[in-house]
Amino acid sequence: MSAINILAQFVAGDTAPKIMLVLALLVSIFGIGVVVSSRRNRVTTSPQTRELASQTASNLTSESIVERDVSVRARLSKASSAFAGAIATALTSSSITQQTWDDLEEALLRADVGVASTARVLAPLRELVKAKKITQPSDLMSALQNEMTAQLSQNSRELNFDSSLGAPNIWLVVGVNGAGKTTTIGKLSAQQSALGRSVLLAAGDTFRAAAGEQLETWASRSGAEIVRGAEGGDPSSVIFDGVARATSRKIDLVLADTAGRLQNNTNLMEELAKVRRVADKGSGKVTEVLLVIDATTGQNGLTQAKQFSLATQVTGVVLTKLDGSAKGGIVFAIETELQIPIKLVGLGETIDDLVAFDAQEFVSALFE
Ligand SMILES: Nc1nc2c(ncn2[C@@H]2O[C@H](COP(=O)(O)OP(=O)(O)OP(=O)(O)O)[C@@H](O)[C@H]2O)c(=O)[nH]1
Ligand SMILES: [Mg+2]
Repeated sequence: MSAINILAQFVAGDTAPKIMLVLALLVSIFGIGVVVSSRRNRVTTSPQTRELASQTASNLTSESIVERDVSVRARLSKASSAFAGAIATALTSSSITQQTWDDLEEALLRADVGVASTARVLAPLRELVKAKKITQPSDLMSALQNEMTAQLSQNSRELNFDSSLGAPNIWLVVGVNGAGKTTTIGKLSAQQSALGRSVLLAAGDTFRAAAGEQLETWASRSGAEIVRGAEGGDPSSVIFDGVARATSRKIDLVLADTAGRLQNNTNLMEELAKVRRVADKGSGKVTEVLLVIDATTGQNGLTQAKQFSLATQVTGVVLTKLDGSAKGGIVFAIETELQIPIKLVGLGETIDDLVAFDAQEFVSALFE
């Protein structure tokens, strides 16, 4: 009753200024609401990013190693079923004949092992058969598996990080366009942060419009800093600036992204050679040059490896998209012909889909 009275008196008076007063009150209440809710959103963004970084760290603990083995095998299934199927067919006969060798050779070539590497893998087996140390096709299978493992195990696969440097380590990431360089940097950044290293990403791919934004997304996902340059700017100077920033902030590791035009573009090779020289001239030191190769490109990867290696002195290969390829044999061609170790393998598009290359695990997965 009294509320109705108040309302009646309010309406009976001079209404216009009062309506204005009510409207002003409503606008202020709405405004305060918007500010409070946007603050809440801002506060929740940063712990989410931190949680992602810590999830990545926990993905790398020993508890997940068994799961990792299972998942590596599962994701290599395309490569392994093609290879294992061809080898099994080659070895179905009751004795070892010329046909057996022809079939084995074909299976290895189809899996992209390459002509020279295939000959190198089969030569010791031919000796064993000649000396009658192997007489059954089934024994040839395990001898082949052992030989392939042995030929891969000669290189160190450690990522070079010099903690006594007192300056940032620089890892240059090179490769043709679309190979997976930027994605690999994002994954590597998360892994290295999880190891307790501070990371800065240098956006040396200034050719492609979206490259900087793509790297920026990976920087926030992995909790790394980023230095970007102007689009079309000098890639070497972006990387130089990145190293300078990392030095002044005592950041341990600079991951430098680069552009990936076609490998037969001489200018790209000149550009990369310059990037490498300039990166080494600053306050940091290039301790790793990772060449990213898309496994689905097959033998072409070998040509790429030769050219990039000449320009930048590649120290390790990251073989990406092995989850979608039946061509795992390129691993042998690269390692045995070029003596460049495969250090990491990409098995998918998400942040934890990068694993250390394990020769034994890889070969046994191929034969399953
Ligand atoms: N399935 C699968 N996809 C991958 C892998 N690594 C990268 N990719 C995908 O490959 C595509 C190209 O990856 P990027 O990282 O942009 O390649 P890039 O070498 O930086 O390419 P440019 O910047 O154009 O030179 C993206 O769609 C990635 O998600 C992998 O290991 N497996
Ligand atoms: Mg890129």
